[in-house]
Amino acid sequence: MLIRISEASQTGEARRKAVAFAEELGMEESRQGTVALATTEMATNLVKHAGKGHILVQRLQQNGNFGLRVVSADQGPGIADISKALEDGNSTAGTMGNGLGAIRRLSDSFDLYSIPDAGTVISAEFWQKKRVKPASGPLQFAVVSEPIQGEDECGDGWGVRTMADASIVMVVDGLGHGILAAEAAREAERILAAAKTNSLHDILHDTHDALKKTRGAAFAVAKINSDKGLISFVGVGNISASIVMPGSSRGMASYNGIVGQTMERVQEFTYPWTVNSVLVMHSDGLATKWNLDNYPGIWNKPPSMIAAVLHRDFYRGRDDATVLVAKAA
Ligand SMILES: [Mn+2]
Repeated sequence: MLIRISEASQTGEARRKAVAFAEELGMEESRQGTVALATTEMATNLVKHAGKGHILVQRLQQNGNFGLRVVSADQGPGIADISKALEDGNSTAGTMGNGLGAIRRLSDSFDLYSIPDAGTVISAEFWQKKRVKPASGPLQFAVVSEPIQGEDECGDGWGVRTMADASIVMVVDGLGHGILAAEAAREAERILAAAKTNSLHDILHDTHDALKKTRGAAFAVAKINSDKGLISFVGVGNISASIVMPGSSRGMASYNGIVGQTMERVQEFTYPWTVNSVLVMHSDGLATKWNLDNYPGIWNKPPSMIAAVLHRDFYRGRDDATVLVAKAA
């Protein structure tokens, strides 16, 4: 859920959406209050320090624990002195008198990425149970997937499946946007969730068959086997997929076609995968001209931060948009 913020009156909407998620998760009222405070501070900061930006509220799930992530993203002046800004009680703008330090203290997990003149992204997570155990497995994943402004249904979709020896990630973009695009996207998500195989060929063809009753979609699916150091990929239509690492980027080519409508014989490709590799897959709601080397320090950030930064800076603004990032944990 994305809430655009450009004036103080919109901070209430961000707070209400975040609290609604917390309530849905069954969080106690006091925890809901914590989420409310932190979200209000984040949204207020957008207006005060950057003039405008957006708040993302995302559901999280990990080892049977549920939570939510509130992200604020702006393209404002950035934070000149991050450690000073994080001192509790040091709010430059005053509002509640506690600022960033309070957001960090209120949340179970906090992260911040700020570049002078390029903007700030802040991420705060709130979990139902204090995390019992950290994420298992060799990989971390994160996604930003948001409908075009004015639509409730997202015509893009995504999926992550962790199987015995590999993880499978998928991005789908139903043709156009709105409810008919969403129908195709949900169907592709359903097929991946139900897949009994980790064969990309089988998943692609099952998706193709299932989407015949829909208007069709661009679709791409990748399988990462960290032990073997390999990533396999197959894509049809306009989903961008790249393996990036400091100083290098390798695009993985998709075939022309529309899954569910017209699909020629397609071939799966395999590439090397290292602990430094980062997989970025996105729909055409994002421009493709990004380069993570332009973001100092981003390589050390979790996938959720990378996805939020790419979405902030490369969203084209006239379509649904989805960006999925995977990297070594
Ligand atoms: Mn699209």
